[in-house]
Amino acid sequence: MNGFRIWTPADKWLDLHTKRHTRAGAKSAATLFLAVPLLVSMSGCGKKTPVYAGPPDTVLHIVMKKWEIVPSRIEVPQDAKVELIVTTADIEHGIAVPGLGINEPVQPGRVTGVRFLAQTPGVYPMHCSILCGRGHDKMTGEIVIEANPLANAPGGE
Ligand SMILES: [Cu+2]
Repeated sequence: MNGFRIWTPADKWLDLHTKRHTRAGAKSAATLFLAVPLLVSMSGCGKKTPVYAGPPDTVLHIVMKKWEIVPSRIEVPQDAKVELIVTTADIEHGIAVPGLGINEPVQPGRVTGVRFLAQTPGVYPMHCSILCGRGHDKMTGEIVIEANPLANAPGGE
């Protein structure tokens, strides 16, 4: 490939080639080792979850089960301090709302609390983030943050 073969005895070339190859492989494996956790930690966290201080003023319950998220549509007013109380009715699932930077496992027998400030109006798709079986892809829904007409009015809050 690099001309080694023509000028060097075959066994010598093989030897060199193997060493080169091994070193390159080790290097790319190391790169992968570093890159994968970085990508994993970034996925779903492209956005930061908008947070708030103090107790929530809007508490909503979500049940994840084969193969749906109930309710599949959640509406909250802009500026609401939301807490989602998420449980699973069967096996482990995960609640992910990429647009809000949310991605948490939901384990049987446990309650997963997810807090966010409903900051920016819009429709935020949600889905199951843990591969849970053949109907996994059907586990979708959306969180809708309804615009508050007073929010952007002069002097309004
Ligand atoms: Cu799933």
